[in-house]
Amino acid sequence: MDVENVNCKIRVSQCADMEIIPIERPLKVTQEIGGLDKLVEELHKVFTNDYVNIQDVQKLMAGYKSDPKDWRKYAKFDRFRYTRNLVDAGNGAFNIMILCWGPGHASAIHDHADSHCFMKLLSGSLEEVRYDWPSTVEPEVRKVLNRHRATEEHLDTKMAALDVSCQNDSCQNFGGKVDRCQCGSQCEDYSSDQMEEIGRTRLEVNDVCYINDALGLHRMENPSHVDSAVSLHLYCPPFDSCRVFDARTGKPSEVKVTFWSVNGKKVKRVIEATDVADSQQ
Ligand code: CSS
Ligand code: FE2
Repeated sequence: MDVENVNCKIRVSQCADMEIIPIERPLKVTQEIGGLDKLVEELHKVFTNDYVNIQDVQKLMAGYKSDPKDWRKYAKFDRFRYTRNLVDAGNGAFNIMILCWGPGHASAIHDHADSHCFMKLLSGSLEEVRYDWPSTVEPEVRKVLNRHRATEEHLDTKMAALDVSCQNDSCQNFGGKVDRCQCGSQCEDYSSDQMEEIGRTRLEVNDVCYINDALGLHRMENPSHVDSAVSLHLYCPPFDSCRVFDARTGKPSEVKVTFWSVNGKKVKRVIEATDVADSQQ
């Protein structure tokens, strides 16, 4: 089988060949796609079946040569943080958006909610910092992988390596080690699980990259103190919440992801109680 052309299920955790999902480094232009509208049209075609061909999507995205006149109307910035601007809702199967990063803006470390994430740089540059999953959090994709491959012995080794105290009252703790807990589920202790960086990539204009939960977590940052950056993202399937992680402890929190604008029109923001709480910190 041509591993670089593997057809993947829409949900990453349903991909039979998750371990060999190949391409994750920036990909350069190979074929010409004339304009952003044309790219969106072509992407609709490749998403008409139940599979995601990762390489086909990457090739299309790489084939579009960034031209600000195509995407300027979607590029709406905020002074304080990066914005997410919906370009196309992909008939509910995927969505395409433009993210606008002011100088120094960065995302939190996050997962991709069991979706495929494709990204292309349209302007400026961005740094992608990749992380391994914290040992205290098991994503859906790893659960599936573990079911496939884990032997009892393998799991024992993994649990024994977690040398942290069990803090969960519902766990029976014999000797303060997670591997002695009897509750059947993993006990949560986030006090000493600093997240491990596993890679760093600088993305320049027209570079394309890909990530999913099987490949790890990441954080995106605009490293420039003066220039902004703009990136094009495709998520399949679309998601409206994901998890963010505390870099020092690995502790996850579920967050909603929202759009700053839709089809070039700014979304009216509803002020929620949590926003008031945030603004008072
Ligand atoms: N996943 C982040 C951007 S980095 S891929 C988001 O959609 O906000
Ligand atoms: Fe991301």
